[in-house]
Amino acid sequence: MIDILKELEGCRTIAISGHVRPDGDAVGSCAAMARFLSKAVPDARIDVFSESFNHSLMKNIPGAESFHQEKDDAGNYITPIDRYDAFLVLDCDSSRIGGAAGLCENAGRIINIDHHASRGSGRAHVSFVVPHASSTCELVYEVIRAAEQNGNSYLDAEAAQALYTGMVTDTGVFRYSNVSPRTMEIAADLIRFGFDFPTICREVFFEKTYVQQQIMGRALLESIRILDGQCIFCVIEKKTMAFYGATSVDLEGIASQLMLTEGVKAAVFLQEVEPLRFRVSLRTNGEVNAAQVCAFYGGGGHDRAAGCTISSTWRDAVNNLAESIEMQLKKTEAANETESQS
Ligand SMILES: [Mn+2]
Repeated sequence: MIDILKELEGCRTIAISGHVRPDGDAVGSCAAMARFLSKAVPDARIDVFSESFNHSLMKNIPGAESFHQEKDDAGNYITPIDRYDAFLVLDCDSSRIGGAAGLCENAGRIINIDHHASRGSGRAHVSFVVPHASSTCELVYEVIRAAEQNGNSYLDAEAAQALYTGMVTDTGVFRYSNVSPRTMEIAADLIRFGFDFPTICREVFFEKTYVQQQIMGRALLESIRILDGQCIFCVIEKKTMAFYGATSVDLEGIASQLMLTEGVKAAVFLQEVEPLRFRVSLRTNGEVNAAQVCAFYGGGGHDRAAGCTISSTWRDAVNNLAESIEMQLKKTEAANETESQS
């Protein structure tokens, strides 16, 4: 735990930034931190720098509308002052803050709060990094509550809503294995502030555009099971994208939805990006190492979610991927048998 107010003692200018391509946790933690500091350090100037993010986050995270988003031609944020006494890096390390990197490097001190296990080469004078925490918002909550030990109350409905939105994002609405009893205790404390949490869950996590729904339906309708139903795949061609007016962003979530098919251990989603070139999303149940399968094609990712790009016909791509998947399934099966024999 860090004593944030002690770390910021004497600081009159404070900058805050999350990672590039910001998600709900990055935006929520920055907004809540800015709101808290504006109460706890009322004399200080506080600026948040962020890349643009989607409309549902802007709508549901109070304070997000006042983030500085404008950049100069060199890709650096246009900033009201050149040098900050302190720079807070949230939900990543300082190597992933894009156009705020220069400002951060220039700052009097760098404070880092994050929950990522794999981190880059970022720099910080003070760090509060807890890899098993569900979200950075969970950690910002702890920091704020710890700062209230001086008898003041800083957390309010706006900050609570921002933190809740970030937690919803990173836990898949409290479904993922990163949820701990503490996560639920914090969520319980936050909803006491009385914001409209069902709407947040709906708009931030579940809601899709009509185009997204249509292309999802099309993908599910045309999906095919192979390897005795252990693997499912689906291809969306460019002409289909054009028919629905869909872009790559609209395909998010299709691979995960395919993976929810009963009996399926690996789901392969292929998007045609140009003729004879496919972007592959692979989801698995852990029996197949997704990152390993994709690494062969120059891609990568996590154990259960990875991606790569393959240049061939989609039939060849599926055949080759299915072969690697089948090999891994057999290996896992053999390992399980040895284990049950011993
Ligand atoms: Mn996060």
